[in-house]
Amino acid sequence: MRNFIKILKKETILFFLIGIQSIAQNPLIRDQFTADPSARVFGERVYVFPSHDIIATEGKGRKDWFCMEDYHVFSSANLTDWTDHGLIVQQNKVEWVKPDSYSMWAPDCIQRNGKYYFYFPSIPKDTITYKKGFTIGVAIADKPEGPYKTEPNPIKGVSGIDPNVFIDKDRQAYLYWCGGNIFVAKLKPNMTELDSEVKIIENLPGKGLKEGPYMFERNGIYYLTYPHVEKKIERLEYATADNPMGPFKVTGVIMDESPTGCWTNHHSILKFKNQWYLFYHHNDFSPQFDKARSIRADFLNFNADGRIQKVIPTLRGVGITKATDQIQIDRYSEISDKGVSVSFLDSLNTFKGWKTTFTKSNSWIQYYKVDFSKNKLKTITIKAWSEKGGILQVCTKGTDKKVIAEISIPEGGKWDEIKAPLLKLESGIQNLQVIAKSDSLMEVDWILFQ
Ligand code: FUB
Repeated sequence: MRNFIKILKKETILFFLIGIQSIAQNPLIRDQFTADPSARVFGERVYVFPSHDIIATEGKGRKDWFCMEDYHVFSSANLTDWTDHGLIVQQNKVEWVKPDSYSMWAPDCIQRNGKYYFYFPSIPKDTITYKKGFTIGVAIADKPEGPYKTEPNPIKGVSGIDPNVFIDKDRQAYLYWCGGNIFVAKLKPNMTELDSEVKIIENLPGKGLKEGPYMFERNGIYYLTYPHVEKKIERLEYATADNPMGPFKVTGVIMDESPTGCWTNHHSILKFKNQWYLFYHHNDFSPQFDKARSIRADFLNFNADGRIQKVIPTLRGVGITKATDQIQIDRYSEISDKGVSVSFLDSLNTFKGWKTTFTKSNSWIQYYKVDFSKNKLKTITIKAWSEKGGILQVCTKGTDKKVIAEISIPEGGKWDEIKAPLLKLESGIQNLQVIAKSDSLMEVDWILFQ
């Protein structure tokens, strides 16, 4: 018993030291809802500070509305393996926040002089000073993953949501936020007080909600990016200027409206190891309720003139998947027109993820960027089932296609992990294609290589 407690203690300590690991395509975090991702590069890692959607229940938040009581922070060195560092700020532990507001909306975090400043909106206890509802507070830490110490009062002179902080090349910091309009003000070097008048950013679209400002600079162009309701739901747009306070000129669309109708989108943009990325959200795990969202990332590119190329949302997302990890082919890069589809493994517990269903011979699904280096791989394992049995072929696909395995899915009514030898395999990063070689229904959860 004593030994058991010792082991348990050791594991608990390890858990708190390392955090919870997950491997992800889109969505990035697969065990909880996450929204409004503010992604930042700190050192060699990308840290994401999202909102944490939960479902409102009796006495806990407003039914059928956004419901958030705390924040977690996540980080990754490769944009594939994500660590959940756990809770950093909770509504009932912030002096100024109404403890049952469930309104810990979109945050941001920035580094200055070795300290990390976490900005978050919420509803204050003091509804006399802050008549309009939301205001914005700050929590400060020595490390991006915390522990964070919250300032006792919100930032004076600010009412609204969706804080975003930008530090220019001359070290001047700016706070952007919204509430009808998008606002900007300079911040003092202490990062917790305004240092200028609050300015409304002009020349942005007049009609339709604008929120979630995110500012960045590239080659002397200041990009003010924001979700905007041009038609019925939000799309991501941007305006440009030659300084952080404008005047701005509306320049283009970064991402169109969600094709499945998720009303909000909220994003951040960063450069990591010479590639730009867009972080945004979608209601992947909650298709019937779009206020339970999940964060995603996709590549973002610029034209030579500095215009942002439109980002088409993908399931595959970014990052390279190790061949020895469970490869979720349902997060595909390409899919054939007919005979293959993707659905939840369990619609009552969507966090279990998705499966791929093949129903026609020669239907296929492709999954890009699997890393086959450093391993002497001999076998493939596939988690699958088929009532009548069938054959799946697995190929690597570059300029030419090579069959690397043929797997016979036995007949029978239950999920199984089926092993088969690898026929041949080249080392390096390869695209995978899985092809049905029979007309019977076959379902696949994941594949991996050993
Ligand atoms: O997450 C709550 C709100 O929804 C955010 O503050 C907005 O930007 C929108 O994403």
